[in-house]
Amino acid sequence: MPSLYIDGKWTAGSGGTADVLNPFDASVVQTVDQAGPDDVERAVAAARAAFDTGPWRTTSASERSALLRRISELLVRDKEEIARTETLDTGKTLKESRIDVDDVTAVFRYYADLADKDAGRIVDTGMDNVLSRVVHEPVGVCALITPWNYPLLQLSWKVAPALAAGNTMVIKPSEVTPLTSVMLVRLCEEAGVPPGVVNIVLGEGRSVGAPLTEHDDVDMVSFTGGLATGQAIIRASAATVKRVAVELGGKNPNIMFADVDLDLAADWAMTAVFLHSGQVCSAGARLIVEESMHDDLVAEIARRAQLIRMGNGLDETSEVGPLVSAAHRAKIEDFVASALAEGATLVTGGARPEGPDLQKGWFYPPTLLTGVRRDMRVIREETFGPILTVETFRTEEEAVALGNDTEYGLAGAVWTPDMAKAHRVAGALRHGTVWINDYHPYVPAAEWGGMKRSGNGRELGPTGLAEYQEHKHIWHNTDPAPSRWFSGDARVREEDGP
Ligand code: TXE
Repeated sequence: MPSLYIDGKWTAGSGGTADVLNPFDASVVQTVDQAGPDDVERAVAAARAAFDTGPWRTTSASERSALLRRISELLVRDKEEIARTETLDTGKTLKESRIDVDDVTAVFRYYADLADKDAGRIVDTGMDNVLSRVVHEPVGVCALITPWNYPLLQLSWKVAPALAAGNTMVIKPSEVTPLTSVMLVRLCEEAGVPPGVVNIVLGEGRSVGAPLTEHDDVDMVSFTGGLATGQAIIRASAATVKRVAVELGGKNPNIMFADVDLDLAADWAMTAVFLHSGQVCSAGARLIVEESMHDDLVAEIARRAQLIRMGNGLDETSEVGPLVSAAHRAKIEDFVASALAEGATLVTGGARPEGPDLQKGWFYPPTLLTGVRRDMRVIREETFGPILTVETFRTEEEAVALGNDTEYGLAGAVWTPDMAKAHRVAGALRHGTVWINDYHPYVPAAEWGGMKRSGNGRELGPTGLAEYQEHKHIWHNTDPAPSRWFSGDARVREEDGP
């Protein structure tokens, strides 16, 4: 079965093929087609035509809502197959993949609910003879470019609101993990999305993603990925003044006050960062702990981190899988090496694991570093791996200052039973999401996105729909009269006589 979907047809494309590898053992999961430059052109042309002249734009919001609901039902039907594929593709555990599919289903349901209730608004001008309306229209052709850590989930945050708003789109998933994105497009087709509305092209960022970001006929780019790529995309889109929404990861503080129970603190310090081996944009990679609690907490985390069961994501007893690729593991190893060279102390982890099952794949153990300084690369840059660094503070002000001492601003957490303190700190943190006494949860109805270099725009919630809309103002004067702005008008009338 060909892997590209352009103008309602599955096609092999002209870019050859690529192997998709299983991070657990480097075996080939599937060989997929790659798009050539002509395929990218055809996909954009199909999306353009479907937007400009196709029937899609004239569908009612309730029709689009019904379509999104059908997609959510198909996701429920195929949950197990999709989850298994996500695990084979990313290495994450089946438990996580199943949660991902449930979350994706919830996102489609949420936008199905929102689509037909989003009716623009009437503006009160204070004038009886004016009807002023703000109407919501789709932006047009959207390029949706996604990363490898939550391939299906990240895509759903874009596809569901883009469809709800009436846009057409070209999807470009990560070349490392394209499989579930292709599956989602199949479900869109089965649900009855008209030809040309949803297209998917596979391939490398440079050859397939970049042309989309420069294309005259693409109106918007929504991108989730690394900072450098996001910066390149913003630059590339400048010539055509596209709308660009980017989510570029984070360097997220997890702030623990000493009044937190030690068991709770250790448990959540680990869940915050080691879930999915830290390959999470909101991972709590910087543990910022009150000084008096530091030693006990570090000892407890070190004890527990060594017990985390690494293994095949398909094995239900595995707690974490491998990293996504050999290149990504090399990057993580480099981060640890540079931290040690700069004077950090390795408490646990820091070397590839032993054990026959963990040799073929790209495993790296939960790693704990103390004695870190704010100028170290491991503190300043997003590592996106199973590395937890520990910094200390003495006062609430110091905790906030540390938490905000980053170029990023995606997410963070504060832990304390003192509610007044918790809300003061949450209010002072410059991050797009702040959890109090929790880490990771999100709901489709609440916005997600970053401040500072973590990005612009928001996904999810009503704002996540607004990203894919033009808000057009229609002013209707129901009783027009001459304006008499120019005095000449009156003179002409006098000269013309009655
Ligand atoms: O991402 P890239 P990479 C961070 C994380 C990670 C780093 C690099 O720190 O270590 O980014 O990961 C496509 N024009 N995040 O290199 O390159 C690419 O094909 C258009 C955080 O894998 O940003 C893929 O589909 N598209 C993040 C997508 O961009 C281009 C999640 C992301 O790849 C392109 C993932 C170009 N010039 C990594 N170059 C998060 N925010 O959650 C690449 N792509």
